[in-house]
Amino acid sequence: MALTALQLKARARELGADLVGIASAAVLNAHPPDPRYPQTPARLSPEIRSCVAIVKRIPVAAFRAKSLACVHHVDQLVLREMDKVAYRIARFLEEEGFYAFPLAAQETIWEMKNASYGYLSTRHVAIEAGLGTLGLEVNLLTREFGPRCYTTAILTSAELEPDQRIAEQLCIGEPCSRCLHSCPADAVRHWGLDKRACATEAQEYGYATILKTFTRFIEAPAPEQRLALLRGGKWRGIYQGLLRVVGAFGDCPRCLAVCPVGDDYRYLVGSQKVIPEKTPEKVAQGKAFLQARRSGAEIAGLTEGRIRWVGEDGYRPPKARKVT
Ligand code: B12
Ligand code: SF4
Ligand code: SF4
Repeated sequence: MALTALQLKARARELGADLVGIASAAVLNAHPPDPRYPQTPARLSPEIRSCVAIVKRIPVAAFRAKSLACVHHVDQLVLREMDKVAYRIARFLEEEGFYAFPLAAQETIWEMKNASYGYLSTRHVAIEAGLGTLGLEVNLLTREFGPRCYTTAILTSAELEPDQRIAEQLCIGEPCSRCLHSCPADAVRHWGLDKRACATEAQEYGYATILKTFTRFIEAPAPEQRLALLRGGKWRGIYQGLLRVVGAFGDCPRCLAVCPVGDDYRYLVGSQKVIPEKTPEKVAQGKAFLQARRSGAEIAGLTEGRIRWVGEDGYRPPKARKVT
């Protein structure tokens, strides 16, 4: 008997997926998030018929920890576990007689926007698979865990019945703007992100920092200057990043911690009520976004069909959900 979507999803949950959905490869091929750099299954293999999207949640208590290193460590554990779950699901699909492989979800491609794009945008795959919608800060928001989750995909030759996209906007949007208020890099745009700015916080000891630190060291004219540079804390950060990934990416928890969407937010309400990074300028920015949306002005983040991933039907407040 042929493998059904229901059977596959039940097995994926047994193997450790917190959420699982199915997107059709044909739909993903027809709707690349940025058509100038098409991140499509067809680029990876013409044999792919379905993408199985899985989500692993980040244990919410991590966001209550006073030490950032604890959040970073938990993030890395979740990512490693998610890859293992994806591998097991691919093995299961193979046993059922299909080709299947898990996506290299953290790797980026040099030819695509100077290596800022992955092989597939896993957020967009998860959205096409009905698992959530984009937030104002372009994170994937799920009903269960808000943005506090990671996501990857298993690509397979199996023709599985795809899930429906969520048409409702899960993000509260401009009237909330808590992600914008909390962002230390002031990187949140109107359904968009200043990625370079975000990376200064999200990848404090990432590739750009490594390049900068080594360049300054090599270019220092005198040996004593080089010795002085070696004493800086940056090298310790780089070492820890290379050793454990901690600090090299997944480094800034703020837009994840403050987002009120997600059943798990009830464990964060008290601790995240006050946003210390909130400034009058950020509040004014949020109000300007709201004004632009209400007036029907063109919003870059929603043009060219991008509303598809935000939710065409707009936001409807669930009775139980409160913005603190
Ligand atoms: C490169 C990368 C980054 C880069 C760039 C982020 C980005 N938005 O692309 C940096 C370092 C900044 C980054 C930061 C973070 N990342 Co990151 N990142 C990735 C990675 C590896 C590739 C992203 C990608 O391919 N983007 C492609 C583009 C098309 O996606 P996009 O930018 O979201 O596209 C929107 C806009 O660009 C816009 N757009 C496109 N073209 C145009 C043109 C115009 C004119 C305009 C106006 C707009 C526009 O439309 C799109 C929305 O429809 C993915 C893993 C993966 N393979 O997907 C993880 C991933 C997105 N990251 C993740 C996470 C968790 C983070 C951080 C929270 C980490 C942290 N705490 O430090 C932050 C969140 C920042 C944020 N608010 O988005 C998770 C997201 C989970 C979630 N719940 O959403 C992912 C999916 C990793 C994973 N496997 O789970 N990340
Ligand atoms: S990860 Fe941090 S720096 Fe990047 S958008 Fe979110 S809050 Fe801003
Ligand atoms: S914090 Fe508010 S505006 Fe930002 S993504 Fe979450 S619900 Fe949307």
